[in-house]
Amino acid sequence: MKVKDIILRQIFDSRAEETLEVDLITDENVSFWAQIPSGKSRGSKEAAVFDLSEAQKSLKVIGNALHGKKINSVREMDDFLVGLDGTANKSKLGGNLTLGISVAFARVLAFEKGVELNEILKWEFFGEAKGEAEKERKIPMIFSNLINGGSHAKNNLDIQEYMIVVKGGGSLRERIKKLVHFYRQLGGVLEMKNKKGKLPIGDEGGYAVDFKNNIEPLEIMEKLIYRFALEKDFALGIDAAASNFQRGKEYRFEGKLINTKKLEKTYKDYLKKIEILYSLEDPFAENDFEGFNELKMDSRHGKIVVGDDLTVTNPDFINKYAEEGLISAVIIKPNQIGTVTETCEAMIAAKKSGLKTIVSHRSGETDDNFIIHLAKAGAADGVKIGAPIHERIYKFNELMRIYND
Ligand code: 2PG
Ligand code: MG
Repeated sequence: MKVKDIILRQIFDSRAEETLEVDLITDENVSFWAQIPSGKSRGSKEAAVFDLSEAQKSLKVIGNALHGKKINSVREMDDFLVGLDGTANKSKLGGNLTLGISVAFARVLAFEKGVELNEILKWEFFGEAKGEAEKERKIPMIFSNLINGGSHAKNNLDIQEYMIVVKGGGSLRERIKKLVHFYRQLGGVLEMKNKKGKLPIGDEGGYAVDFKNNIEPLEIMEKLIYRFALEKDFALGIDAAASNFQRGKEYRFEGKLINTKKLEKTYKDYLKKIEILYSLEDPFAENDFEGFNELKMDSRHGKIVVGDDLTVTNPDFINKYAEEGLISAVIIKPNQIGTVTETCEAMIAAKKSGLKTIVSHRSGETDDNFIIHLAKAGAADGVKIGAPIHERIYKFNELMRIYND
């Protein structure tokens, strides 16, 4: 198939910040769009993000090179984009533009073949090996961020995200219902505690009030989990996004400068005090290998250390840090790397290295549900999609729809 035209539009994300929408039209007048989310706590090695005017310039380069070319698979399209870009982080073409083209093209292909987006991804990248159908039915854990801090909120929390990890509890619909109920009850508890009227909400729909310290949100959520006898189905997770509170070689935590050792001890205390604390994402800054090394933990101990800014959905980094044993799970965000093919390769690399895969949204989200299809296609272990409210709810709904559960 040939691409006739690509139209770029500047739209707004859930923070009302500018982002891109890409419309791809084929020579048979089939057209599909993709919208690109944006992150605030970004890894330094993430794909470059272009604004509309930069992206328009780069689109001209792409348009000229693409002219008259026949492209029949997502991989062909992505190989073309990666080849034309030729940089380590899509700094020539813009990773948000290349991802938009890549996702829109995958949608066109799915339409042409008469299948859902997740099926096209599965066929092309994840194979149809025996047993795959079984795996596909695996319901992913839901990482839902109910208390926001760090760069996603205006409160006093250094840690960016406090998540409920929904691990069980019946069908997806039943699990989400329990999560919604829990979210509301937590709101009630925090409202009583806050006493300042309406609860502020952070970028990912979580509550964003002030707390005594960084462990208090975990203590409150833990108590509530036990109160509702949800401890079999719910666990807790944090995303420290520690690069954001790193200052030189130290960390600014609860008003003090502390070193890596002290931060590590803080997490170990959390794990000791909060038995159901299951996952620690980016507990140290992306360049603090010593920290990750000290905290080494793997799934055998029932806990996971998750790489995000550290790994930026890059298969090479994932392989390296998995081999060094620094992480036991990894966040997969398509816009960190900039094409569908490379995103799928990152997932495959993670699986081969025995890491759990968690397909994730960004803090600045759009209506685009691509990540849910990616999660299903690649039989992800988890999806990280924010609190069940506002714009985030579309991801929950798509999850129920395509997993048909
Ligand atoms: C993260 C993400 C999503 P952002 O750090 O994991 O929760 O935040 O999109 O701002 O990078
Ligand atoms: Mg993160």
